[in-house]
Amino acid sequence: MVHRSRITTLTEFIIQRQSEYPHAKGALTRLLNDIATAAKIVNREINAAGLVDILGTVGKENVQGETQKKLDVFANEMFITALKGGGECCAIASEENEKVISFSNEFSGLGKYVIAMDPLDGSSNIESNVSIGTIFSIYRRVSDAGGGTQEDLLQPGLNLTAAGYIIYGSSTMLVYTTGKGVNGFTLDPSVGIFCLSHPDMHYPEKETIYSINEGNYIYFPEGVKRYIKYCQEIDKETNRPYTSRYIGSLVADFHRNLIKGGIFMYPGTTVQPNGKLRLLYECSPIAFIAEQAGGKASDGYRRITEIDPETLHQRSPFFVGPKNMVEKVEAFMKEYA
Ligand code: AHM
Ligand code: MG
Repeated sequence: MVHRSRITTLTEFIIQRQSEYPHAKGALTRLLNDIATAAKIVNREINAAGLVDILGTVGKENVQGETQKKLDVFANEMFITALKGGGECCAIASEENEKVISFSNEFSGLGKYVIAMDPLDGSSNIESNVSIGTIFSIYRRVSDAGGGTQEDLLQPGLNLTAAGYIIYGSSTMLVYTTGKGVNGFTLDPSVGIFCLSHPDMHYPEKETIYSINEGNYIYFPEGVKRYIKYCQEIDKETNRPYTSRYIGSLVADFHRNLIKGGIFMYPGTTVQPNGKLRLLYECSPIAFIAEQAGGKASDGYRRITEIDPETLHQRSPFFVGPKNMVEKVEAFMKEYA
């Protein structure tokens, strides 16, 4: 419950941070606010979706007889609408769209930023009421004015201006970084405001968790198989055996591991050599956040944020978590390459 005298709202926080940049004109502030607004609408819809499913009588149509859109399509439309209307973003790459969505109207065409996003990550979990998320990356455009281009979006994570995620969980949180630490805000649903609840987030000292879809074990590289066994061995000094936790929803798995101290892994396999997760709007932004929280992210050999994307939807093996844990799995990958 919000008690006005004791809280910092997301908007207040962003404005305070903006004042640290004397030349800033507020564009990033407005962009983050647009994202927060869309997130609140998506959050409302996600909460209602469960209800509709449970009642089960409306089927694919809502009570007004309109066709009910799948939530990931709905989320995509919400974020695109908010960002287009906001005027600060000149192009979007989304998991839901094959090509770049370029805005060249009189407002957005002048926007300095482009956004890569996964509007509803882990959406296959909705029907079982498991946490899902939105992931976003904000880059400064490299093209001149006019509609943003694919070139604006194909930038390595190191060029990120900001990145963040929204987790629709037991509470809804927005976590973001502009490259100066990671801060988390919890939505107070009674007033619809994100409030600073997790300032300056860092991985804890103690390592406790490994997260991986072990059902794919047979297809994993030898280095990953060995690392999993390492996680399961007894060693007091390194707090092993670790606990195994896997939701199957990247944002939720990453968020829990950030708070509790754990590594998330989605390696390449013999059937999917580049793994499943997408570099531009899943791996890069999460990697940027992890590094800001004192952690590390790798494809097993290379730092994720240094990889130059070649295509919008390219996949990458992904290992993210506390530095020591990621370095350990990298060592196993190298040894058993
Ligand atoms: P999606 O973008 O189609 O939702 O897929 C991404 C999700 C991630 O949230 C999660 O980490 C991963 O897929 C889980 O995959 P798997 O079911 O193969 O373990
Ligand atoms: Mg996804």
